[in-house]
Amino acid sequence: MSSIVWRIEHFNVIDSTNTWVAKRALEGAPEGLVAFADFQSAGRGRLDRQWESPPGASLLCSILLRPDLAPDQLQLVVACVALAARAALVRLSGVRPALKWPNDLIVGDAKIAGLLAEIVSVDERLAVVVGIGVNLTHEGPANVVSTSVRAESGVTITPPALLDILLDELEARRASLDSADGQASLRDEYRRSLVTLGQMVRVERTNDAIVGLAKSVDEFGQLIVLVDEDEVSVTVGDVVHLRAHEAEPS
Ligand code: BT5
Repeated sequence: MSSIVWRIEHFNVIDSTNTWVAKRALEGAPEGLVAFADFQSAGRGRLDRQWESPPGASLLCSILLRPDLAPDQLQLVVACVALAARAALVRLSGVRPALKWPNDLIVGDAKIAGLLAEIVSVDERLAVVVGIGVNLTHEGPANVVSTSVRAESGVTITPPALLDILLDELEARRASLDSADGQASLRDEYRRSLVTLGQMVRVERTNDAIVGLAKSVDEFGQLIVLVDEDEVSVTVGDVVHLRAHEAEPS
């Protein structure tokens, strides 16, 4: 496909950039619409959780993509944006976060960025809003193990500067979503960056939790966890990376 035309809208204050872009997507906005804000009054995580950031301290943005993919490939779209964000951070600050399944960028144990992907429609093509919050000069809430680019590197990046390079890196990967070869290479890059694989994990699901070895990610982006002898595939859930002593049966 030809290169994307980004159409960037900036807000001083907004409820949630994801909500705004989703509304425009329903009205038929083309791929490439981007919203970014200095402050969100109702920034959202998954499962109605909050994303909190003081004014000007983070990149808070949402991007509309309309890839030629089935809805069950949503995780690949998330991976595409997460990898672009990671590459942008490497370029601007030298900080090289790892990806944590399903949607975090972490440094060590600390969350530096989170992504929220929402399917808006599946009419002709999939319309997906991918939101990302990246802590630049301020880490997350005190009760969350979190960090910022400045804390990790001493480098102060402004939100527009990171957005610019993130979109550049996303453009470099976007066409991959539309071809089988491209999808395979994205999956490779994703698996290589995913620190979750090979670790003992506790996956907190809606009604229960499982503990096991994170073995692989399947073609739909589901995490395959080896629990005793059984392979359990996890679609949604929160993953805690366990240290050796935490992984032992109690
Ligand atoms: C996420 O959800 O990590 C997705 C966050 C997506 C935020 C972006 S900002 C732009 C766009 N517009 C939106 O409204 N949202 C997107 P989840 O995995 O559910 O993690 C949410 C949890 O992360 C919260 O419950 C807190 O524990 C923690 N958290 C909140 N703010 C944080 C921060 N600034 N840094 C690190 N962790 C944070």
